[in-house]
Amino acid sequence: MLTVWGRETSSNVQAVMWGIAEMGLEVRRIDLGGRFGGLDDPEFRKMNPMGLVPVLKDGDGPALFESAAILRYLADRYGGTAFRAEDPMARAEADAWAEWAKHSLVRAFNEPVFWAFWRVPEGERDMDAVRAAVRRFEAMLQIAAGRIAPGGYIAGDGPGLADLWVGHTLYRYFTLDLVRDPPAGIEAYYDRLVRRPGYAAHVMVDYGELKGVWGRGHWGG
Ligand SMILES: N[C@@H](CCC(=O)N[C@@H](CS)C(=O)NCC(=O)O)C(=O)O
Repeated sequence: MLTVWGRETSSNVQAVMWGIAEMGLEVRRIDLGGRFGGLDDPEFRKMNPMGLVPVLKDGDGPALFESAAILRYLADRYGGTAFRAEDPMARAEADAWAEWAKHSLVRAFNEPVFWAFWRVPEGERDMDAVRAAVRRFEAMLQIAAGRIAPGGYIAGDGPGLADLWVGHTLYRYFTLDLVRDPPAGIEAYYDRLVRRPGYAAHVMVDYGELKGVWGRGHWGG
């Protein structure tokens, strides 16, 4: 049985929970972080010295932190060839897109768009900077769109690791009150995602509690 520690409004928790759902695994999630606190509890720090969510335990195994490492472990152990190609080169290719999605594309959205818009009180927002960041994010989305086959996903016929990172960001991108110009194919891709039960359950989560709340110690991510 899998256990995940982390509040449902954490974007990194969402990616992990959605991945778990796509792999058809059972999980219990324990609320932690944000308004639930608990990140500085010594017992939690033993599991993640960084004091951040998510943390995963698989049965009696060691506690794992860092969402990308968690997802890679789950993909290796439970994801089958849909999540982890057998061929090392095909696996590395998929990893390259997943790394880029988490560390470049998601980063281009989280702080400069989501935080700068949603987490800054309305009168204090630098909207020129937010608009410029949306355009930069969309330029990156265009690169991702080039990988998505009609009716499919970045990973192929079904979602893979890169889709978890790109996809979980799109819910906030498409629901924030911002002017958007999504690249061709991205809206149709998002429509496919919202029809997936795991995406609806774990990513399409009301983020109202994050409004006007900024940074770590102010609930990063
Ligand atoms: N690189 C880490 C980042 C983890 C992280 O920043 N977690 C945020 C939530 S997304 C957090 O714990 N914020 C403090 C809080 O929720 O109180 C990962 O990918 O797991």
